[in-house]
Amino acid sequence: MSKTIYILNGPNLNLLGQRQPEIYGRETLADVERLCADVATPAGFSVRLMQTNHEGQMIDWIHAARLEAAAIVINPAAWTHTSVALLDALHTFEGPVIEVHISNVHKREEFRHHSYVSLRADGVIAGLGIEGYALAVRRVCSLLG
Ligand code: CA2
Repeated sequence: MSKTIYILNGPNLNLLGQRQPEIYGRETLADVERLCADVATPAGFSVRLMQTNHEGQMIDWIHAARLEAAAIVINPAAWTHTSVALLDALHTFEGPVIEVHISNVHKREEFRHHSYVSLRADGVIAGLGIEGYALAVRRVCSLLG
Protein backbone atom coordinates (compact mmCIF):
# COMPACT_ATOMS: atom_id res chain seq x y z
CA MET A 1 0.00 0.00 0.00
CA SER A 2 1.18 3.55 -0.76
CA LYS A 3 2.48 5.51 2.24
CA THR A 4 1.79 8.91 0.68
CA ILE A 5 -0.97 11.26 1.78
CA TYR A 6 -2.03 13.80 -0.83
CA ILE A 7 -2.84 17.27 0.53
CA LEU A 8 -4.76 18.94 -2.30
CA ASN A 9 -5.61 22.64 -2.41
CA GLY A 10 -7.96 24.46 -4.77
CA PRO A 11 -8.16 27.91 -6.33
CA ASN A 12 -6.58 31.01 -4.78
CA LEU A 13 -5.02 29.10 -1.89
CA ASN A 14 -1.61 29.90 -3.38
CA LEU A 15 -2.26 33.34 -1.85
CA LEU A 16 -2.59 31.93 1.67
CA GLY A 17 -0.73 34.18 4.10
CA GLN A 18 -0.59 37.06 1.63
CA ARG A 19 -4.23 38.31 1.50
CA GLN A 20 -7.28 38.40 3.81
CA PRO A 21 -5.36 37.36 6.98
CA GLU A 22 -8.44 38.19 9.07
CA ILE A 23 -10.19 35.21 7.44
CA TYR A 24 -7.38 32.83 6.50
CA GLY A 25 -4.54 33.76 8.88
CA ARG A 26 -0.93 34.62 8.14
CA GLU A 27 0.50 31.16 7.56
CA THR A 28 1.36 29.92 4.07
CA LEU A 29 0.98 26.58 2.29
CA ALA A 30 4.62 25.89 3.17
CA ASP A 31 3.57 26.11 6.83
CA VAL A 32 0.67 23.74 6.11
CA GLU A 33 3.08 21.24 4.54
CA ARG A 34 5.41 21.41 7.54
CA LEU A 35 2.57 20.90 10.05
CA CYS A 36 1.25 17.93 8.09
CA ALA A 37 4.69 16.33 7.72
CA ASP A 38 5.24 16.70 11.50
CA VAL A 39 2.19 14.49 12.05
CA ALA A 40 2.66 12.06 9.14
CA THR A 41 6.38 11.28 9.46
CA PRO A 42 6.32 9.68 12.95
CA ALA A 43 3.34 7.59 11.82
CA GLY A 44 5.35 6.26 8.85
CA PHE A 45 3.65 8.31 6.12
CA SER A 46 4.84 11.08 3.82
CA VAL A 47 2.80 14.02 2.54
CA ARG A 48 2.65 15.55 -0.91
CA LEU A 49 1.07 19.02 -0.92
CA MET A 50 -0.24 20.43 -4.19
CA GLN A 51 -2.24 23.52 -5.17
CA THR A 52 -3.90 24.43 -8.45
CA ASN A 53 -6.15 27.11 -9.87
CA HIS A 54 -7.29 24.73 -12.66
CA GLU A 55 -10.12 22.30 -12.04
CA GLY A 56 -8.99 19.75 -14.66
CA GLN A 57 -5.55 19.61 -13.02
CA MET A 58 -7.17 18.87 -9.66
CA ILE A 59 -9.22 16.07 -11.22
CA ASP A 60 -6.07 14.60 -12.81
CA TRP A 61 -4.33 14.62 -9.41
CA ILE A 62 -7.28 12.82 -7.83
CA HIS A 63 -7.06 10.18 -10.58
CA ALA A 64 -3.31 9.86 -9.94
CA ALA A 65 -4.05 9.40 -6.24
CA ARG A 66 -5.85 6.15 -7.11
CA LEU A 67 -2.43 4.59 -7.70
CA GLU A 68 -0.10 6.84 -5.73
CA ALA A 69 -1.83 7.86 -2.50
CA ALA A 70 -3.21 6.09 0.54
CA ALA A 71 -5.47 9.01 1.50
CA ILE A 72 -6.54 12.46 0.36
CA VAL A 73 -6.85 15.57 2.52
CA ILE A 74 -8.47 18.22 0.36
CA ASN A 75 -9.34 21.88 0.69
CA PRO A 76 -11.33 22.30 -2.53
CA ALA A 77 -11.77 26.07 -1.85
CA ALA A 78 -14.55 27.54 -4.03
CA TRP A 79 -15.00 24.24 -5.97
CA THR A 80 -16.43 22.85 -2.71
CA HIS A 81 -19.63 24.72 -3.44
CA THR A 82 -19.81 24.29 -7.23
CA SER A 83 -18.13 21.17 -8.56
CA VAL A 84 -19.95 17.94 -9.32
CA ALA A 85 -16.88 17.00 -11.43
CA LEU A 86 -14.69 17.09 -8.33
CA LEU A 87 -17.22 15.00 -6.41
CA ASP A 88 -17.31 12.44 -9.23
CA ALA A 89 -13.49 12.27 -9.29
CA LEU A 90 -13.36 11.73 -5.52
CA HIS A 91 -15.88 8.90 -5.86
CA THR A 92 -13.27 7.02 -7.96
CA PHE A 93 -10.78 7.10 -5.06
CA GLU A 94 -11.07 4.22 -2.59
CA GLY A 95 -9.06 5.45 0.42
CA PRO A 96 -10.00 7.90 3.16
CA VAL A 97 -10.90 11.47 2.13
CA ILE A 98 -11.03 14.35 4.61
CA GLU A 99 -12.36 17.77 3.57
CA VAL A 100 -10.71 20.76 5.25
CA HIS A 101 -11.71 24.43 5.35
CA ILE A 102 -9.52 26.98 7.08
CA SER A 103 -12.44 29.29 7.85
CA ASN A 104 -15.74 28.31 9.44
CA VAL A 105 -17.80 28.16 6.25
CA HIS A 106 -21.01 27.81 8.32
CA LYS A 107 -20.45 31.26 9.83
CA ARG A 108 -20.09 32.83 6.40
CA GLU A 109 -22.34 33.44 3.37
CA GLU A 110 -25.15 30.96 2.73
CA PHE A 111 -23.61 29.74 -0.54
CA ARG A 112 -20.64 28.40 1.46
CA HIS A 113 -22.90 26.20 3.60
CA HIS A 114 -23.36 23.58 0.91
CA SER A 115 -20.53 21.23 -0.12
CA TYR A 116 -20.62 18.75 -2.98
CA VAL A 117 -17.37 17.27 -1.68
CA SER A 118 -18.97 16.40 1.69
CA LEU A 119 -21.09 13.81 -0.13
CA ARG A 120 -17.85 11.77 -0.48
CA ALA A 121 -15.72 12.95 2.44
CA ASP A 122 -15.24 10.61 5.40
CA GLY A 123 -14.80 13.67 7.63
CA VAL A 124 -15.06 17.45 7.41
CA ILE A 125 -13.08 20.03 9.38
CA ALA A 126 -13.91 23.75 9.22
CA GLY A 127 -12.86 26.84 11.14
CA LEU A 128 -9.73 25.48 12.86
CA GLY A 129 -7.31 27.46 10.71
CA ILE A 130 -4.42 25.55 9.19
CA GLU A 131 -4.37 23.24 12.23
CA GLY A 132 -7.34 21.56 10.55
CA TYR A 133 -5.00 20.05 7.95
CA ALA A 134 -2.78 18.49 10.63
CA LEU A 135 -5.82 17.07 12.42
CA ALA A 136 -7.04 15.62 9.12
CA VAL A 137 -3.64 13.97 8.57
CA ARG A 138 -3.73 12.56 12.10
CA ARG A 139 -7.16 11.08 11.36
CA VAL A 140 -6.12 9.41 8.09
CA CYS A 141 -2.99 7.98 9.76
CA SER A 142 -5.17 6.40 12.41
CA LEU A 143 -7.70 5.12 9.83
CA LEU A 144 -4.86 3.58 7.77
CA GLY A 145 -3.35 2.00 10.87
O1 CA2 B 1 -12.10 28.30 4.41
C1 CA2 B 1 -11.61 27.69 3.46
O2 CA2 B 1 -10.58 27.02 3.53
C2 CA2 B 1 -12.25 27.82 2.08
O3 CA2 B 1 -12.18 26.55 1.43
C3 CA2 B 1 -11.45 28.85 1.32
C4 CA2 B 1 -12.03 29.21 -0.04
C5 CA2 B 1 -13.52 29.53 0.06
O4 CA2 B 1 -14.05 29.72 -1.24
C6 CA2 B 1 -14.29 28.45 0.77
O5 CA2 B 1 -15.64 28.84 0.88
C7 CA2 B 1 -13.72 28.21 2.16
C8 CA2 B 1 -11.30 30.42 -0.62
C9 CA2 B 1 -9.84 30.21 -0.76
C10 CA2 B 1 -9.22 31.52 -1.09
O6 CA2 B 1 -7.94 31.52 -0.50
C11 CA2 B 1 -7.36 32.72 -0.27
C12 CA2 B 1 -6.33 32.72 0.64
C13 CA2 B 1 -5.70 33.89 0.93
C14 CA2 B 1 -6.08 35.07 0.31
C15 CA2 B 1 -7.10 35.06 -0.61
C16 CA2 B 1 -7.74 33.87 -0.90
